[in-house]
Amino acid sequence: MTPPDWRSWKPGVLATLMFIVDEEAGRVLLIRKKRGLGAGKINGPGGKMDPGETSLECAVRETQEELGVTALEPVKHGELWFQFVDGLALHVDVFRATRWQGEPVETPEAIPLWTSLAELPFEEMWADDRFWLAEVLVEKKHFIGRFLFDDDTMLSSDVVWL
Ligand code: 8OG
Repeated sequence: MTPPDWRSWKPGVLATLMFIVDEEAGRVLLIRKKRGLGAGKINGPGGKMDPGETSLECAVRETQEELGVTALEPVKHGELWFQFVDGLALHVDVFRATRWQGEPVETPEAIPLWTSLAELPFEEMWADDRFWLAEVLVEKKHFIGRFLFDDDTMLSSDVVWL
């Protein structure tokens, strides 16, 4: 299957991701996701937006719900546009924060994993993350990534650095 015409692409579902980076220790707060889309994988906390909330509010809320941590002064670093072959069209705003309140705890949704920035576990993450995650976390770059997926299999990728 060929990628969609991204110029006329419209998302059906809006979601967010939050990456809390401990710059002093050179580590990032990831999760082992226990349920939802991508269960079993390692990812940042995040999830679908509720009606009436902004993506920033969603990213902060999801991080609180999944880990009991409040991200402070998050900065948006990018957008992920996912077209799935089954029809799902998912738009994800990606945030990065370097300050937070609280100690991460395991919840019904996630197990917290402080992870070295030098050893991101790409083999246990979504396939597209290799294309943008280290650049966002370490180099603080901004981007738009557009990806076509068939379930877990990435069929095409296109990343633009801003
Ligand atoms: O509400 P739920 O947790 O099911 O929302 C899905 C979460 O998974 C949301 O935070 C966005 C995130 N996610 C995808 N696809 C990908 C992907 O390819 N890479 C990363 N890093 N996160 C993804 O849905």
